[in-house]
Amino acid sequence: MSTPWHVLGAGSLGTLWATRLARAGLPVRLIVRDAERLRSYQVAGGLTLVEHGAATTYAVPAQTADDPEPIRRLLVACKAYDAESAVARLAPRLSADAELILLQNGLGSQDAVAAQVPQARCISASSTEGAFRDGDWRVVFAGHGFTWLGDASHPVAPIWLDDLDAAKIPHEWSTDILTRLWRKLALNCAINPLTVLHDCRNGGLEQHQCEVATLCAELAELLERCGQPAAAVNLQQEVERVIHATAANYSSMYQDVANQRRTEISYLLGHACKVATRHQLNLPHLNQLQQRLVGHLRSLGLPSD
Ligand code: NAD
Ligand code: KPL
Repeated sequence: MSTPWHVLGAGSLGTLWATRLARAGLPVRLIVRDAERLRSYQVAGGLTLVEHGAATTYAVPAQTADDPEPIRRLLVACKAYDAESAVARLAPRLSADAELILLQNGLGSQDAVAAQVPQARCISASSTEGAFRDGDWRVVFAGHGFTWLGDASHPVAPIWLDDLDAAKIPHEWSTDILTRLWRKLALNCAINPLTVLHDCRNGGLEQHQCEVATLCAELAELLERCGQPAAAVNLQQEVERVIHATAANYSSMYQDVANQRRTEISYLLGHACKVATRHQLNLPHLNQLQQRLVGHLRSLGLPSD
């Protein structure tokens, strides 16, 4: 019997991974928040994936953090701000050779998780796949994409990448995952906050080219200072390309704010500003953007961290 995949978080990405792994006949266990959520899940009878308009339900077995089953392979699929505490609760269940796959966007949460479980191997992921929930325990596969996985402290690929092949999860092992995470963070910092503050789709930023260019210059400075020069190469051109290619879309931060959900600001713009301060780098426009965004979130009654 192959090693079970424990999936922490039955949200968009967690469901997208759990259902595809289950569809390939691989053993999957879903970890839900508490006994009440477990009851609700049992009534629903499984996780539903909606793909190309067709819905299929997979009866993935579920459990809470209190279940006694040992965990060898844990897919952490909650938001960045929940990851550290969620993993800390599961730490006593991790086997000596446990591996964690961290799907969180941005930076900061990966180190916080690794500090909770020093014995485990932590693998970071950067994904361009897109999914959203259209009901409890139901997820729509909205954007086919790609996932890069890597371990900054150990370049050898894990054996379970075969499971991802079997599950048809497009992926690649990356020996420069930190550079990928920083590049994505920079893109998100240049685009997402401005879409919230200007109340527009990504394409609306074509009207704010100067502001975008100024932010890109500061972000490139930061990337170079913190040892990620490859992530800074042609950043502005890449940001402009993404704005154009995703012109009709609302950014993930815009959607969070529009749905009155907490954003991942601390792991995106907040992380960039914190690292700049640590390097004694003065980035006035990035700092001002953060202040404007924090003020805006507060004015809406949303958490600003
Ligand atoms: P989500 O909010 O849809 O799902 C997170 C789930 O985790 C929720 O169901 C929540 O209840 C659950 N959770 C939180 N704490 C828990 C705990 N202690 N125990 C059990 N469950 C817990 O989030 P998402 O959209 O799937 O995003 C997850 C991460 O992936 C984020 O960092 C996001 O930025 C990143 N990401 C998402 C997408 C996407 O298309 N949704 C794409 C790329 C990256
Ligand atoms: O990843 C994104 C997001 O919305 O979070 C893009 C489309 C790149 C915009 O930053």
